[in-house]
Amino acid sequence: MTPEGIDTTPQLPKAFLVGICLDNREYENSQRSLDELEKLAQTAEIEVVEKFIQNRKTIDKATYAGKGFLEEIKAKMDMANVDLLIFDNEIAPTQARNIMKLHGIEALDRTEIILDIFHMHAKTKEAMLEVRLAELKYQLPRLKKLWSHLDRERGASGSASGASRGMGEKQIEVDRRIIKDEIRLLTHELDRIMTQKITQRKKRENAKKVCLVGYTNAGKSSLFNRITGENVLVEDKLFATLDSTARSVEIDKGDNVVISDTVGFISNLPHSLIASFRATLKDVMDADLLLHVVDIADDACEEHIKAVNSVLKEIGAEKIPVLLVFNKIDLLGEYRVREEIFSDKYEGSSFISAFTGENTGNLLNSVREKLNQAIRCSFLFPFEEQKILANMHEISEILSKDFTDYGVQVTAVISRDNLYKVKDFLIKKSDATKK
Ligand SMILES: Nc1nc2c(ncn2[C@@H]2O[C@H](COP(=O)(O)OP(=O)(O)OP(=O)(O)O)[C@@H](O)[C@H]2O)c(=O)[nH]1
Ligand SMILES: [Mg+2]
Repeated sequence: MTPEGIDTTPQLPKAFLVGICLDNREYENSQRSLDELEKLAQTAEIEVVEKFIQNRKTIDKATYAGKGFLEEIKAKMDMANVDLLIFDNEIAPTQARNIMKLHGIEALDRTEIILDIFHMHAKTKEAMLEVRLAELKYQLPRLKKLWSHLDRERGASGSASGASRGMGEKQIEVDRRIIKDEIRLLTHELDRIMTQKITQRKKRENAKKVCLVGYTNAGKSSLFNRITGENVLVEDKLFATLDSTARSVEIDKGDNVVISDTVGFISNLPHSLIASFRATLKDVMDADLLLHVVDIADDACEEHIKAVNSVLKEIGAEKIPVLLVFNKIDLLGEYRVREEIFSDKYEGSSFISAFTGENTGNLLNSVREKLNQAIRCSFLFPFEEQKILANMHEISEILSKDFTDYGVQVTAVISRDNLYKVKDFLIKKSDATKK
């Protein structure tokens, strides 16, 4: 308040949230997803006034939600002074435009909110470039829809000549070229930053790599800080971390591992957005072990595990060994029984609190054990050794296979017990410093 009594606190935009449920059996999931959208909106500094789930048999092609529902909601929005309608589902630009044109409602979708948060949280140059790349990739396929109205409006007004009716088409071409050029430049710049990073990391080449992955807000950065003694940003917000950070830690006498903290995953994350976080992807793909951090106190945690596994699969990282880490056990209280249930269901997993430090010492023992069980190695099999190569499928998890002039180069995760069988073909062991 100013001395004159005028309230100067900035007003947050107000929104209604809508989830469209096409199958009644999915109602609970829709509700959970809508709750998550509420957290996303709050993180994006939007005030959520009310949430609605609309049951429909099919989506309305023109407006996604249908005329009746939108008329009703518009009346409610006017009454409550609400500016935005945010859909949990992905709506096409034409639909958003129709909703504005026919009902005077500004409509956004979940991906746009996530992009907004990324934009707000990007701090380093690399993260900013990655976010910009994600935005452009999101826009590109949507351009056509964005500009086609130009042609239609001019055509419909009857005033446009034949020549000007193609203006929208031309504009799409111009915009597409501008966006593609910018994507090319950004990719080039990110490549350069990546090469620089790789050179810096060369000296850590021999250390084993452990990467923290998991649903957003699971406590990855908190665990990273706990293990490394660092102080990276921890916040009760979605997508607090956008930059990956790596630190070397001694987990055994003279035995160092490099641990990295990465951007979190979320359900329904469009592929193009994941692909933009290349630093994270690289850390994940290079890892000898992934620590999949799960917030055990979240009722949706098993859904979260599935969502993270599906992203890992999508990026081709499903074969990298994983240690499941259930975090926030300090919050379980009377639900401590969940820990027992999950330890049966998810064998070999760890239960910790990054906050209090409970069991984090044991976690490091499990990391050490797991790293010793299986290691990542590269082999070169001469073409005449096809039989042994075929056997590799039985005794290891093959990550990649390349045909070279000298034979087939294979990168695989293999147990120490099996390594001796193929040791003659070994060209690189991830822990080459240790025999
Ligand atoms: N009670 C409790 N809270 C925790 C624990 N670990 C993390 N938190 C809290 O959970 C919130 C998210 O923690 P972060 O470490 O930022 O989570 P993150 O997985 O890195 O999240 P993003 O970077 O946003 O994906 C913060 O408010 C932390 O204080 C824990 O073991 N117990
Ligand atoms: Mg984080």
